[in-house]
Amino acid sequence: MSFVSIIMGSKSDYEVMKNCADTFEKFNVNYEMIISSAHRSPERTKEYVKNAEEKGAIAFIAAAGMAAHLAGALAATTTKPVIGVPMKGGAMDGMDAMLSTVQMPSGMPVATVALGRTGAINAAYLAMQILAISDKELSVKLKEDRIVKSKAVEADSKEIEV
Ligand code: RP5
Repeated sequence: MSFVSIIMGSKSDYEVMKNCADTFEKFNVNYEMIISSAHRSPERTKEYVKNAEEKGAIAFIAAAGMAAHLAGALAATTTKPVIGVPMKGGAMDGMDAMLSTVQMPSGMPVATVALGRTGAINAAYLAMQILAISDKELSVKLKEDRIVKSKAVEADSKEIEV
């Protein structure tokens, strides 16, 4: 069974990353979610990625704050797409995590999304867009979602138009 794996560096990331899981729920997409750290539990992280790949993980989403090496550590151990979600907090309120997540050396990509909640949601959308390349039903659902969003803009505009 194919699925997307969500890994976060700490329980303190859960509240934000729940938005990622909720997005998958909304589209009925299979996912797994665990806590594992690049720094505090490197062996567990490496082992998990290996097992997840064997079980059918299509892509990995990694969320971490501060030094935020989790997405990079995943990218080092898999050739599946890795999406990095920088978490707010730390001395620079997420800027540190964003730079740490985005600045990978050539040949080792991490698709870095926005900080915090928006990034958590967009990580799920990006993973689903990858899945939708070979999943027509999901592709249709994503297109319908765009139509809903577009209509919501029109409705919002009508409320304030003068
Ligand atoms: C990172 O450090 C985690 O991903 C988290 O965002 C940040 C702080 O972790 P805690 O000290 O709250 O566990 O590894």
